[in-house]
Amino acid sequence: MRGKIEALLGAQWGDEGKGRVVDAIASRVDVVARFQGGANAGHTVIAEGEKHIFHLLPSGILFPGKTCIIGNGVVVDPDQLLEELGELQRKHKDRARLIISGAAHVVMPYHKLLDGMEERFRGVGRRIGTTKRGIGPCYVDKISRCGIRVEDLLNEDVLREKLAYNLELKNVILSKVYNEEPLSFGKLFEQAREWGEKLSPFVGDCSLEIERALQQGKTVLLEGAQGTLLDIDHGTYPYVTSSNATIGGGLTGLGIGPSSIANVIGVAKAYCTRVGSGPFPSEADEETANWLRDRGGEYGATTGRPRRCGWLDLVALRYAVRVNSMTMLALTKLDVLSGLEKIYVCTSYITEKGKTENFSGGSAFLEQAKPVYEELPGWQEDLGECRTFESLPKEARKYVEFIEEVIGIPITLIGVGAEREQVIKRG
Ligand code: 2SA
Ligand code: GDP
Ligand code: MG
Repeated sequence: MRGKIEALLGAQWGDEGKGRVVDAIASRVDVVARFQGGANAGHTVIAEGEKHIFHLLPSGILFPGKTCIIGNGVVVDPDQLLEELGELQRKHKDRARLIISGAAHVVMPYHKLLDGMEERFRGVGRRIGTTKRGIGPCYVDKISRCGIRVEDLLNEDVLREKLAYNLELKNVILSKVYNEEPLSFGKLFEQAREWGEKLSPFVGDCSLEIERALQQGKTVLLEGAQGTLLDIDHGTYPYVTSSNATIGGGLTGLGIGPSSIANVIGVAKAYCTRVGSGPFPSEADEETANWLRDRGGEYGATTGRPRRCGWLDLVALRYAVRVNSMTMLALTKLDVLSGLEKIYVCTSYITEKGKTENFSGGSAFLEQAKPVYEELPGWQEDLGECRTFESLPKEARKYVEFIEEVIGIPITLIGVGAEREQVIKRG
């Protein structure tokens, strides 16, 4: 029988705990594939007491015998990727087989430079708050058709030609717009050639690899990075990342069709966070936000930036369910809410045009949306040892059931701590 594809996607503004949920279900899948984003992502897995933060490696990498894929839709920072592979080797970790698409674009040093300079140029009030990992400028080159792909690193002649053209362009921008020193070809060419040598054993045809796995009855898990509300089309534009973090990105970012998709698993936190600028209707007051940040350890897994914190936004979550056709939800960090008298949940917005339960992407809509909250009773008990739904305090069960009712899909996994075994699996 033909195998199936499951997709796992962020349902909020990223950092929902996708890495840990992939880790929790990776043992029952055969292939884990990243399809968009790059080293801006920080996916945390805590396994056997050890913390791993993956930026480019799929979070299934800790499972020997599985295959991990970095698809064509990802933008690859070779230094970062080699560093992550080296780190696993240093820790003597057995790992999954890794395949990187030759069609994935390479984040070059000038992309990172430009990312920082563009942010400075935007100025106060316009800054996106990027991770400065060169993501936006790299996708710009991909779309404008001058980008350098992983396969180009393996062909000296092509690399020479493409790099020379890119440097010609970039050096004009660097010197004329930003008043910076031009970059020299020689050093960059050598560096890129070396990346090619090191990455060449991993380069393969990811689309074909997935098709073969499906033909053999295997299960393929797509691992989204960032989240629905950071999607370039469906997120809070322009305060978004430069890729499609929603379901469509999973198809174009790997070269697969939709017919084998059996499940779309959304991942949401029991509250909300956002890192970087942009509207956030349910953002909490400073005192509550600080409390959530401290309890939840809400600091960027890539940059260490403090994350903005707020209450769960069910208007936004229902939107994420809709635009991705999510079939089930993993709810993480329920344990973080222990100790609150009352928990607030945003169920609608008051806008200039009246009350609405419908989210619409652009930031202009959200900036004038005022949240309407439902107040639910909190609980005091620590949830870290709970392993069944029944063992949760009744207020926590009610909280989960309330969310399910509003979003219309079941919550099949609940996170009650960051460790691998601190999950409740349902259904
Ligand atoms: P970019 O760098 O161009 O993708 O930034 C554009 C916006 O996307 C946001 N973004 C993220 N939001 C949450 N988590 C991300 N990964 C890291 C993490 C973030 C970190 O796991 O914590 O360490 O700061 C991520 N990556 C991109 C970004 O904040 C901008 O709002
Ligand atoms: P990702 O980008 O979606 O993979 O999420 P991050 O790794 O950036 O951020 C999630 C953070 O929450 C990490 O520090 C995880 O270790 C932690 N985490 C994930 N699930 C849970 C949970 O259920 N409870 C607690 N307390 N922490 C969790
Ligand atoms: Mg993250």
